[in-house]
Amino acid sequence: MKFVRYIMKNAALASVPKHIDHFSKFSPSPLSMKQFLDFGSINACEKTSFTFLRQELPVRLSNIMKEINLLPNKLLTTPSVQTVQSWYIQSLMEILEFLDKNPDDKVLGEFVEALVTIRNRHNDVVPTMAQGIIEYKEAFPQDQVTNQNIQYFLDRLYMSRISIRMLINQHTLVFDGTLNPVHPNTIGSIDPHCEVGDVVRDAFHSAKTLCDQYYLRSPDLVLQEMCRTKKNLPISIVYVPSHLYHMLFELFKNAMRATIETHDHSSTLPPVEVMVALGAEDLSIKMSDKGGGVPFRRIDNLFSYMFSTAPAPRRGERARPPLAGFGYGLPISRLYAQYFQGDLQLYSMEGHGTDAVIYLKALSTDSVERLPVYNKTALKNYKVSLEVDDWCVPSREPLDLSVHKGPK
Ligand code: P4A
Repeated sequence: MKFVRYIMKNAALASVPKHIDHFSKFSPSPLSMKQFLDFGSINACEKTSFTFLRQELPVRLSNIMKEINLLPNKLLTTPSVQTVQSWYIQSLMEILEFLDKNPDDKVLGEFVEALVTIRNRHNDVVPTMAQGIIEYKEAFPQDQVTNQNIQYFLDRLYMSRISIRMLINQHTLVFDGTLNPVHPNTIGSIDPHCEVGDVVRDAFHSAKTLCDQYYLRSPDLVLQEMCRTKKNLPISIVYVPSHLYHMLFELFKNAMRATIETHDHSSTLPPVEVMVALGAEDLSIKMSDKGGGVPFRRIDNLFSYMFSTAPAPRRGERARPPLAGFGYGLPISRLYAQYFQGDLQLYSMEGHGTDAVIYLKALSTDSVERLPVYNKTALKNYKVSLEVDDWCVPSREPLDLSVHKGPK
């Protein structure tokens, strides 16, 4: 019996590459906020959602699995990346089980259970990939895959993951048959009237609590809302409050840390100022601090996975401050903003402070998932190797115009 199961398992495993080839030929189908709301409305049909997901999840999984396979061998074969890859294979196989099943109540129940299992399996993809990069850096310190290639891949892997978790969350929240007791007006994880100011204040208070614990003080918040029409009404959009909270919490931690560290010897702290502005097209949130700013040259590093990947502190070593930055806070916050066609940008003035701006779409019709697709262009991006730059490297030598340099 055990032997038979072993063969069966291997037969399923052996057919995985064929399934990946098949499903990766389809482009993922980006959903709009409106479509997410329709799937979750009163007349929503669980069977329709089931039929969509049992095709769409394999398509999204297979598209990104193709890209995992394109990683340089030295990275792909690290134990951590192998683990992540095995999770994707296992999850793909579990969804494929539903392809030939009729959506009766029993099957629909099993599908929800399978989705929950899959979501939990992938909880630790981000720290595990970070460990893979550490393993890679340790084994091949001299021959590092360019920062650029890792950045390209992880942005796509994590964006794909955000989107897959969004699909799973919507289906499991909407069809588990209960109302959300805390947020009765949400549809799955979407709030059709997400009041931006409320989320700003929530995120501020959480960051403030951490900041007070660590530094024994914290800057105040000054919040202002600007709106062309609907004077006096709080600004709201159709959005996923947890995504917005994640971005704002991250930005508050950075702003607070910078403020406190540059006003070390001062008894007062300049407040962190947040401006929320609603236009016809954009909902923009600007967070300004007077924390001394970051040199322009270093801004890209704040978004770099390679740069932010440092080994965990050894036992006995002091752990990093719980507040701010380190880890993948900024790059992943930017992905959340970009996921529904927005962005997150930093404008810093060294010697003064930093403005962080979150751009979101004001209209739910413009809020459409932004998804990676595996195609020839993506393939080409993994083939770029170390080529010589076509811009001169500035010399550190004193300039000596009396010596004429020979040809290159
Ligand atoms: N000045 N400004 C920022 C930081 C400094 C800053 C900073 C020293 C650097 C690294 C970090 C956290 C803060 C800011 C707001 C931001 C980002 C950076 O959104 O004031 O963690 C790695």
